[in-house]
Amino acid sequence: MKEEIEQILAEVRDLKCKTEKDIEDARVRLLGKKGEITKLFEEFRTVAPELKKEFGQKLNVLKKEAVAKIEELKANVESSGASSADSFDATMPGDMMELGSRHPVSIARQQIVNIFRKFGYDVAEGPEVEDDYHVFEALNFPPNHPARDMQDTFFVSAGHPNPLLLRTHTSSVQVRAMEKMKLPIRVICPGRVFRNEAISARAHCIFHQVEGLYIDENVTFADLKQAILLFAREMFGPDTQIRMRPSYFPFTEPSAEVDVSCNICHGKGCNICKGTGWLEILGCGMVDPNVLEASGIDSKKYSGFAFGMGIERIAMLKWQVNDLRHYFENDMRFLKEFSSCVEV
Ligand code: 2NL
Repeated sequence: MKEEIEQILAEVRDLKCKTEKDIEDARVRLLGKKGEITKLFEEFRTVAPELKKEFGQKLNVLKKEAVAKIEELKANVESSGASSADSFDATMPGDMMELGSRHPVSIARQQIVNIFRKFGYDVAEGPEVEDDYHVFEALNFPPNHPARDMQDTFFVSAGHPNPLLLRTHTSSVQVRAMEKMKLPIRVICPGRVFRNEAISARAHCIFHQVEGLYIDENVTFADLKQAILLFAREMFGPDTQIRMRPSYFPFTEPSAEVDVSCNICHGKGCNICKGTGWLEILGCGMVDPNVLEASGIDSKKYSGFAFGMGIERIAMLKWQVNDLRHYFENDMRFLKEFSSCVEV
């Protein structure tokens, strides 16, 4: 055993390695689980008691030197840059920095907001965590309306007499606008909304909305129709037609859903409009007098219209995106397709 220790010690002292791989091979050969030094430590257990002291000391010296040598070799390779020097080619072109671009939902939101700003609307934002009053009660939702249900709404503090919740629409921002703005009001409210829904190609639990509200004396359904028509033509092209279908929302009466003529097939029928020639873009209506009164507006003197649209949906129709989930995956190949859509 003595000779073996001395032989390995000599080998350690003479060890030369050029690359990190050589060093690692040497370390495994000497100090690895089945390494030469490790084996000697195992053999040491069977050494006669009177020799233990001498061999023990020699073994410890050997191990210490081996560990120190490996460290020294590693430090030398690192400082000389030998490991990378072999593979480094200074003439290779550098790595390109990937430049980000605007997200399509953000581009669509900006386009929608800009159109209404041109019409004279103010832009308002508000809290995403809201109370029941501003999301439901002030908007004429009956106490047992299904939209208040746990299935649709994320509650932050359920069971509380005035629970906090994540807003399910940005109408809450318009309620706050009605509370504090002077009449007449023309306001547009973009923002993130939350609904407790299973994620699919058509639905997501987080999405984006733009809602608009216009309140003044003598505002009529004809004003609503004209505002929506002008918006649709700015957004989808000057030849766009609209049609309105009767609908129901708790906060408007009468209410309507608006379709635009399909900008893919121009009414001929294709798979985007499912052969109908029309695409649904938003819901709207005349603000229910109860909603005006709840925010302290005299419904005998004032009337108004309101509308709401999903930004993801508008962006899907405008750019023919067939699956909502693309918007949340941040795949660079998808995002880059929109780099030329940004308006200055
Ligand atoms: C839709 C429909 C709509 C409104 C939103 C609104 C807000 C106030 C008063 C009255 Cl403060 N109405 N907002 C009105 C009609 C429809 O949204 O389908 N959104 C995605």
